[in-house]
Amino acid sequence: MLLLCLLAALEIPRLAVPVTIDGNLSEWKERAFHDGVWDVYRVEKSDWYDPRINRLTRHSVEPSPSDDFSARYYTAWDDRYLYLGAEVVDNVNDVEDPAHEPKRWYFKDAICWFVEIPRDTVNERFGEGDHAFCFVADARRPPYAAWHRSGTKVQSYREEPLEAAEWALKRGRNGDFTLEAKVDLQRLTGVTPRLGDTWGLSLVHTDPDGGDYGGHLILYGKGDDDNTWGLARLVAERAPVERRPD
Ligand SMILES: [Ca+2]
Ligand SMILES: [Ca+2]
Ligand SMILES: [Ca+2]
Ligand SMILES: [Ca+2]
Repeated sequence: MLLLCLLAALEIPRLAVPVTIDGNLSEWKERAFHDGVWDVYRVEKSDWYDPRINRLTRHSVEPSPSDDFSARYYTAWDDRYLYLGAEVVDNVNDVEDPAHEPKRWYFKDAICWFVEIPRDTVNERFGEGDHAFCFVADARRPPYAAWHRSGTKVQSYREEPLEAAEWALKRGRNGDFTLEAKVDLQRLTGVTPRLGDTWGLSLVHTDPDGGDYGGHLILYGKGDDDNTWGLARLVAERAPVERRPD
């Protein structure tokens, strides 16, 4: 199973088009890594599915699970930045946490990219090279709504606001939203992304909808252990998918 995961690298394209961070992904999303719509049914069929950590919560009368939650995620890079985007269908926007602390993005509607730079074979939980880039779906944009969890050789789970990022959130109907962000990797980590680099990648999307912690879907990984994260490879620019003429 591990071998299969390693062979099927997630190919993250380089971006060569100018990006404006305004909550509209149209200028770059067709050129980013993107693998379709994710919902609980699709995650249920994935290699990394675990019902204990991949679940949505039903609160009294609710629409179908696909209206409760579905999303597309976009990831790309250039020599300096990591570009992150999402288009989300969600029945309830929940960014209130009764026991709020700045680091508790996972008790709110949030999307978090877990990245290991570079990929290694050591089991680490936010140790050296591990980064979480997290964005809370809060249109008020409090300082904790962009969050960075990381580690060093001697310290894990360092928690701090993500200042080296520009991001925008556009709210839609109910809890729907579009997220667009770019993280200044060079400034934050000293790393200059290069063609062919291999990283670890997992995505965590939390959707408590008024409940306690627990409603979330995890893609390409099984939690904080970075050895469970998918293998990502930085590849060259990709052209948008062509539609055939009539
Ligand atoms: Ca844009
Ligand atoms: Ca929901
Ligand atoms: Ca590792
Ligand atoms: Ca929600």
